[in-house]
Amino acid sequence: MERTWRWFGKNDKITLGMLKQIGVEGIVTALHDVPNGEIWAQEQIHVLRTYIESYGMRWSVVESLPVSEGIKYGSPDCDTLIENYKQSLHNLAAEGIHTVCYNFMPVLDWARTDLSHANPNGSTNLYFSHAQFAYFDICILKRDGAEKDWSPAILEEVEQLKRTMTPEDDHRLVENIIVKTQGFVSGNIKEDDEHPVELFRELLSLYKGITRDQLRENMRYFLNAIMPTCDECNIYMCVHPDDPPFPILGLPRIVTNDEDIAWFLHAVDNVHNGLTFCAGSLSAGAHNDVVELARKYASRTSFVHLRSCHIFPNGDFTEASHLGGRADIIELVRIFERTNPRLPMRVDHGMTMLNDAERGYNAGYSFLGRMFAMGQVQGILATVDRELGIDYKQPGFFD
Ligand code: DNO
Repeated sequence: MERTWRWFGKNDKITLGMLKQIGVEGIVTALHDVPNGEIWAQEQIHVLRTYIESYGMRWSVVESLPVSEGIKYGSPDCDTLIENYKQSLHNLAAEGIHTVCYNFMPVLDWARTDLSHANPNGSTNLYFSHAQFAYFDICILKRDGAEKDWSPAILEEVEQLKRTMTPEDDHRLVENIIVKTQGFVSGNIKEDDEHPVELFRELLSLYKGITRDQLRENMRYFLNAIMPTCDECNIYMCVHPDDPPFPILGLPRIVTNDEDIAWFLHAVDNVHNGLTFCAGSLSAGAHNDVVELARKYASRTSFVHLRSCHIFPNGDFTEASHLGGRADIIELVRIFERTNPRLPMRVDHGMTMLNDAERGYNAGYSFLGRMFAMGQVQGILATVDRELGIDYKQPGFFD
């Protein structure tokens, strides 16, 4: 697979020069300063592409060209938003960029309750606690009917949390769930929004009455509308699975498991309609056999995220080592290398380790932790390539 890295543009504290040193070949990025729904101008794409190329790398994948909420819930200006999207795809293709990652998650992109959960080795990782999330849902968001969505055991834990959570804890939970994980991925809530919870409630209300079937139909509508452009421009669209892969906050989730993936691939059966195989998101669902899914869908995968989760007996999950957890990255590499040794792949989140915490990186996107994971994955790649007889140069000085 092509070794890529998610880079957040020229303001990223991690520079392209640093990435060059650690064997990165391709960059995964976006025009982060263009508001959702607006057209990505070819000139802006060109400037960023040539900057990346000046470091001897290429702009491999767009992550993400965000699908506006209006397209997801079907607002009156949905068709205008889709036209804008198509124009952005044209402009990307004109600059030679042909792989586009997006998601179809309503309101919240990815969700975690703790962004610095202590690991036994002194580093930290991202963590999802059902009880903390339920506490946010019931006591902070105060969503109508929220209690009905949680089991008696979780409700009991929420009662305990009500006794122990301080206003500072509440604030941190809001930051973790709807602010710090969202803004930098071109999400709806930004770091400087003054009333994030109110804003979030308004966004949730847009989905009142939108069922899982309706959301599926809206996804089908979007994909059917853009496929002619993708065919003409040879753009590979690859949807990111829902993270975590189960319903939250009463919102429908439609890319969570085998059946969902089969549904959207068949609903719009076109090679340009594919999957971002995010092993981390998929492995956070106990219902998913990640290796089985990879075997089944490798041929419709255009982009791979390598990450692995550990699920605790109560269903909480944390992000495991790239050599451990449920995802079995070694076997995944075998599957994807056999399918297409040039498939773009990035290590997804990494531990926050050594001096990462002082550097203020985006949640999950540490430098040393991700570099450590990238080193592990490069070792797996080198081994698997030798196993499979793939003649593929590994990075180094004298290769
Ligand atoms: C989180 C990321 C997601 C992903 C989007 C794709 O770390 O994997 O934010 O980029 O869901 O649209």
